[in-house]
Amino acid sequence: MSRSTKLFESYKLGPITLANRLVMAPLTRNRAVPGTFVPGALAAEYYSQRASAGLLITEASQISQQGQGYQDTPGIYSKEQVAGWRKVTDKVHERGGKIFIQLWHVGRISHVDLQANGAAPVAPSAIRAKGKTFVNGTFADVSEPRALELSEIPGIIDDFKRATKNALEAGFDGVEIHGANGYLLEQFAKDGANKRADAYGGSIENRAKLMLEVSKAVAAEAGSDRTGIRISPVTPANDISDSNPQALYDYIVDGLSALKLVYLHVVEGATGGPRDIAPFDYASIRKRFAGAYVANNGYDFDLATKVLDAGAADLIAFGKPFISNPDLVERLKQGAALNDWDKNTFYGGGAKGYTDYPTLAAEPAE
Ligand code: 8OZ
Repeated sequence: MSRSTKLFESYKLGPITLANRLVMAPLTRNRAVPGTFVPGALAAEYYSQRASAGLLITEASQISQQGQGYQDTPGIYSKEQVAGWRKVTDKVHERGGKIFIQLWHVGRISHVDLQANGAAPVAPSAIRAKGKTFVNGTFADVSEPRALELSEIPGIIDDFKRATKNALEAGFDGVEIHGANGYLLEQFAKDGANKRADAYGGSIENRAKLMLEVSKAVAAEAGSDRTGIRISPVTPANDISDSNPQALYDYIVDGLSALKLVYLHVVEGATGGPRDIAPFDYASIRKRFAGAYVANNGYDFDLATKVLDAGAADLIAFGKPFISNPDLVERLKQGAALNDWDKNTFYGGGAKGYTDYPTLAAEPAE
């Protein structure tokens, strides 16, 4: 049996053609080489096993040491990291897949032990988030951040630019800016974390400025048709909040659309949690954005089909189902059962729970 829905139709995303509308969402796995933060030996196998997705988005990858917030997440700022990622993109391309890398600066969601010389993590304002990070093999409170000086902001934008250049050198088809889940760009955008009195704080225009400047700089390097962005208008992830997310994101998305970014990837609701945590008009931002709308958070086959048929999204990003089902596309096509995921092997470790989930082909016939 093969189910026929829009989900399995191809899609033209800027200059590249995706084989179907399923996107593998960015998923943090903490398996990079300790110390160098080069994608681990199994990463190429892991991503290429999932190459039948229309588009793969890598796990969030820090653009600088300062941008790292968790143990053993991969970077995209050193030559060795670029070489490690090249092995990933080559293997994905060999298997006919397309892959973007997610560019990440965690801002205040970090720990002094991950920063150069034990420095404080940086943030729009010196406000510590209530939350934990994973470091030194255990969960620890995030550290007290310091507010970035106005004069340091161009350096952050430069780090995003350099990471974009590196991503292209590593063979990625494009880049996704991590503008979601309570990390640096969302910390600037939302007034719960941004109390600045300069050109990057106060009004919606000022708070949105860094996200839009980074988007412009990244798009200038990669091409706007190879640049996407992920946002999460109402997520409470990592202790983030805003007094008026609708007005904020209507403004931000107008700006992103003017920059002609190729897609807008939206975490609808609470990241990894309830979709209806707070009222938000997603149709409003879909309408404002000229490029593709990638919907994410808690989708299954039925909801994905419904939303694509209604024209409310162009692509659907699946997260955890892709961890445990390398052949998720084929399984959904056939209406086959899905493997359950094991939460204990999400973050850190080796092949177990990473590259050893079975495909249908590997299962004994019934
Ligand atoms: C889970 C654990 C650590 C980081 C995100 C990059 O939420 C993450 C992340 C997820 O975007």
